[in-house]
Amino acid sequence: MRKPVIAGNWKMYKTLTEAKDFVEQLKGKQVDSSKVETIICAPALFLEQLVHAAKDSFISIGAQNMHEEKEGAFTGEVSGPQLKDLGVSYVVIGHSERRQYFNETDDSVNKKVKAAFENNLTPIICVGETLEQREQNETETIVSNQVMAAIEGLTEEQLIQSIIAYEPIWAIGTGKTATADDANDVCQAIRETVLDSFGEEVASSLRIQYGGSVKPENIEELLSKEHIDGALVGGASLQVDSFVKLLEAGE
Ligand code: G2H
Repeated sequence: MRKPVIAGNWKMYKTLTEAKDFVEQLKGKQVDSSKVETIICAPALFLEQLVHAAKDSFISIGAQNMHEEKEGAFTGEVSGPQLKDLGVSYVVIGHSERRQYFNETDDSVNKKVKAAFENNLTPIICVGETLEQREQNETETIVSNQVMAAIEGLTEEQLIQSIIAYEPIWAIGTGKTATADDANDVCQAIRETVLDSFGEEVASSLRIQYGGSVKPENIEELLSKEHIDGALVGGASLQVDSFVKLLEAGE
């Protein structure tokens, strides 16, 4: 059985005061960590204080990006060793906003995924197709290729530990959600791609999230699907009440 994993991706929202307040409020909620895994991926500025605030709770803290090099002259970037040293556990890699606005490629995503593992960070690897690609029936090919490129060179153990987030680009922050069946079909295609290359044990252990306008109203149906093991959530992760509803759906 794969434990559902609900990750909030706060993007560039919240001040430090708001972020700490959110974690303090969330800590007071009853969430069964044996049934659902809770991650908050916050702006890099807040990570240290949120790791401290979330200590000994059901909440894990993740970053939203990292650089593939361990150090160097890369102004404004954050490295794996720096994240690890803060006590961060997860890192989102290759989110479509990073691919679109910051020129991330399948190759840089793969380098970052490897760098994450070198620093004991668990990657949440994002893949997804554009509306145009979907309309041309290229979704499964595009997404499978993105997955294979991202995980190239990983060991079976690393892959079992990884999380893949399928986020159709046209459904991100737009209010449009893929139907649960469509999302499940693509998550199944990802699992089959992994099955072909890595075998049954890895494919059946790998957790695959859906992301793109997930909210309390649609999470239950999404999570009821065989191949959807959680959600990567932007907008609906910003308020404690709606985030808790998502966690409850995972329990
Ligand atoms: C997709 C998602 C979080 P939202 O980017 O990764 O955002 O839930 O706002 O569509």
